Amino acid sequence: MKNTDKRLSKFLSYVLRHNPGSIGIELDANGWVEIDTLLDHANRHGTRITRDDVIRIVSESDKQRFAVSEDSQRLRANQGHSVKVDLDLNSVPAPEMLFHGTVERFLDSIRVHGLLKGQRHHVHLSADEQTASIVGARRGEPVLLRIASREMGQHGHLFYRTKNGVWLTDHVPPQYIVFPAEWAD
Ligand code: HQG
Repeated sequence: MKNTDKRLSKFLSYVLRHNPGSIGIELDANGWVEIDTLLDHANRHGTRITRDDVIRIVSESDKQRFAVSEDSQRLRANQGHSVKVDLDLNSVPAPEMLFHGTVERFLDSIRVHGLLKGQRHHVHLSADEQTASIVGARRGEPVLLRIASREMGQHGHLFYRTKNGVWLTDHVPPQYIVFPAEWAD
């Protein structure tokens, strides 16, 4: 992806996940905004962006960060919101094991509190170790945690899966987390 597209992708993430008000737009209850409205407001607030840019960024996003509605009129972010939106997710049965990539400096707190969603709507988990490593590596040397997700499900925790394959849940209490030193190979 070109650098200008990366910059626009970050701009769209910021507006659609965190701060639609920064360009004077509102998202509907499910996180959608009319593309025409978005373009109009973005350009008026100093970000030059066209419909072609939006379509290209949506299709080239490595992680399918955005979705265009079936009628091609609206855009939303697929995940990662800090503003309140209902992504119409249906809970699904969790696999035996999921993974979470983090870094050493968070481990003491995670041992006490489990995985917390922080600014996000959910805790994000990965289906495979490689993806979790990439997520953890955003912050330093990645540390992989195994999550006993099936057991969590059996105990009433709900899991969701986004269109781009990210697993979401509300909170992972510490007793379901297997820390690296405890991994039995
Ligand atoms: C850590 C990116 C201390 C957690 C990625 C993580 C992913 C705790 C950080 C997606 C904690 C939160 C999500 C606790 C959790 N004490 N630290 N009790 N519980 N943490 O970015 O999972 O670019 O909110 O380990 O690729 O890193 O947004 O979550 O290190 O898919 O599309 O607190 O974000 O995708 O960080 O990443 P984040 P995450 P996008």
